[in-house]
Amino acid sequence: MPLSQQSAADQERLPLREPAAADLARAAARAAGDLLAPPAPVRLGDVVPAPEQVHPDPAADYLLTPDAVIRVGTEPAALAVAEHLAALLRPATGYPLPVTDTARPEPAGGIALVLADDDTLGPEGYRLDVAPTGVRIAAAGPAGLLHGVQTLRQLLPAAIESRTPVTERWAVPGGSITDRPRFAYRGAMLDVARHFFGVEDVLRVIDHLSRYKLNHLHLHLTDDQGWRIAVDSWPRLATVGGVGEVGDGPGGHYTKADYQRIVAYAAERHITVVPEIDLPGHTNAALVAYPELAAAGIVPTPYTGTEVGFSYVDPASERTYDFVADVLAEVAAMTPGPWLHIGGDEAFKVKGEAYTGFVERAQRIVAGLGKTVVGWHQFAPAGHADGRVLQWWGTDADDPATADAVRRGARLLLSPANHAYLDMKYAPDTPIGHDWAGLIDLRRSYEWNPGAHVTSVPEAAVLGVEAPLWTESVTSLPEVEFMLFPRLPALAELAWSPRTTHDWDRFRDRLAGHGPRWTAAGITFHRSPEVSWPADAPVPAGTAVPAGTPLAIPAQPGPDDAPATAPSA
Ligand code: TNX
Repeated sequence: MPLSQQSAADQERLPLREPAAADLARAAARAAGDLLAPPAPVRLGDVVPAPEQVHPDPAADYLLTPDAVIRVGTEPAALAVAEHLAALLRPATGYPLPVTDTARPEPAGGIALVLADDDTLGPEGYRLDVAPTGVRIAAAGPAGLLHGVQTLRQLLPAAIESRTPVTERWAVPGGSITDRPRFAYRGAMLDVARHFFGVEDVLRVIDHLSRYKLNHLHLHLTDDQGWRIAVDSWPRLATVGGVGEVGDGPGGHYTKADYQRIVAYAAERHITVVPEIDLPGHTNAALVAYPELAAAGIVPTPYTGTEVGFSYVDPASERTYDFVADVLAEVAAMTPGPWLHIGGDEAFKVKGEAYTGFVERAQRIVAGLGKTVVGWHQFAPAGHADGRVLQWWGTDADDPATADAVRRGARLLLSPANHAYLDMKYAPDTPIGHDWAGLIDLRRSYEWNPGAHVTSVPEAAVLGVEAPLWTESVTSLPEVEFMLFPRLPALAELAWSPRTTHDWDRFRDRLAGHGPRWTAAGITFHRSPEVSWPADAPVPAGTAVPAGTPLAIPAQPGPDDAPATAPSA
């Protein structure tokens, strides 16, 4: 039973100290085993994103055993990380891994999560120490503990990703890691407007982000093909505007409860949701729901194609600003994070001062709601607003308007389409995706420097990196995963790891071991030919898997590399 559910009396009954004889027996068994024991299969440095500092100690491997416990203090957010770790490790190990109190005398072995007063680690950094006697993860806050947990997960054998028990030697390589992120904002975007993705799919994407220490999920909630979020003051946005998507699918929308579930699930993983209401263009679905928002003479009709730039809300009508204010207020009210993304891209029909005037009014509305505005970099010419963030998606990094906005105080979020757009094809024969920004193989997603990418923009003005997935051609969760993996980990590494660790050959070598993990976790991925993926062997030979609980490994892309069918679990 988790500590959080134990009564004080139950806790009192916990033995204060394991019997000394058991400690001795365990030590003797370990000493005998060590003489024969193979080293941990994963090397300490084989982590993605690459940690800041790694000090291996091959003589200090730790073996996770059935009697291991997870120890943590009473701080609720730290306790939640401990429960999360237990939930990650229990299915494959089959071990109970109870979560217990650090304040008690330490039983031998186990994993300790410690909130430490260490300002060198920052809010997201952590220190991981692996010794034969146990694993210790220390951090200044729960986000750092969680990142340490994700590192520990990667240090265990790949079979740890199995959702059913497997017999394995759960060895963790000895030594220590000290780690913290290069950029504060590390994210991915999912376009739920061109194709709608249900809550469960989004939660799974959040898990993928968490694995690679990303801390922001940007949801592109509205576009020409669909409006995906319920707004009480303008109900037809969702009920009418949410119907349909690219092609002939039904579309859909999130209720407020759905959205809040996504936000809460993300928050448990220290991931901030960034909602985008794309304005003033990309608004056909809103216009279908409320034709009064369209400029005179335009009669909107539902759109299921993939062109951009034709629609806009009328910037000359006061009704438009009622709409913007109402929608942003409702979205802000259910979004705990600091950001509101107002789009601003490809509004080809709203030009010059009509465009900047609209953006400046929208920025004032966002500020009035206590949020910080984010927009695609086309909104650069508008006046500065406090904290304003431009999301750079250009392919020509020499962009005077963006550099000028940065000089006026804006910060930059880097999503260069020719490196970071996850909807670009990997190769000419990739069955889904675009190629307007070029083909993006794994190396292209990895080989650029976010701190020095845009001309005249210093690293200090770079808030971070985001990998957007537009979904005109992406219709299902396996297709989402196929476009994310393996490029998302590459972009996560650019966002997290110090530049000094940047090394293509070492990166692809480290990443190779993740293939079997993804297979064991049922994640569809592109077998980039740039990586020597090991044969998938998540379950060691001779392993006993309980009857009736077959490993749920989905079909993987075959030789023709087509995205696989849906994972069965
Ligand atoms: C451009 S980049 C768009 C999206 C498309 C995407 C397809 C940007 C801000 N807008 O509307 O979905 O290209 O790659």
